[in-house]
Amino acid sequence: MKIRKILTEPDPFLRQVSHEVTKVDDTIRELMDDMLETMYAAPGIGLAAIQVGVPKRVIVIDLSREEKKTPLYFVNPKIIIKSKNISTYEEGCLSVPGQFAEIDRPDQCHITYLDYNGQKKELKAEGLLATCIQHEMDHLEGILFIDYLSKLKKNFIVKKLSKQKKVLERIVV
Ligand code: GNR
Ligand code: NI
Repeated sequence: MKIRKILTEPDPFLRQVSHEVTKVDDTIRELMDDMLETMYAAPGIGLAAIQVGVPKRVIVIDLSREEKKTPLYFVNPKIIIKSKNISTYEEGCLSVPGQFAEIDRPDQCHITYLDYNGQKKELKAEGLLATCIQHEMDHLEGILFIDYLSKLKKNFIVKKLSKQKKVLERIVV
């Protein structure tokens, strides 16, 4: 397992629509292992493959805060039902470092997906898990949480991140 580099906004790669996985093979499992390690190291509670530069419909999530890790793996996730009820969470994103905003989303979602072994599964999620799944599934469509903010707020954040990147580039070079 190795830690991969997380892409950050603004990066056109993050705006790609990810492709369906045709088979959950060892290459996909290796990707999921690396994504999990990358997510734990960050640290974060979820990660989509596109965030490490791989445009495949693969997500890992772990909401457990204690010692005992409970990783969840989702390949080709599809939302079948979203609740009408909305809940608001303060969201952050490893691809939008240091920025947080309250985002409204359906508070429950029912999804189907393939697990680590390629088995078809169903899950009814609520609360933070439902929010996290929807945040990660947005990544698969090239959507970031800042896209839900006003143009003014979004532009402000993107400009700030561009400047930070330029400073970092100068230090690296
Ligand atoms: O670590 C993360 N925390 C988080 C908090 C609220 C809603 C969504 C998230 S996901 C984020 C990690 C990430 O960027 N996943 O794509
Ligand atoms: Ni994110």
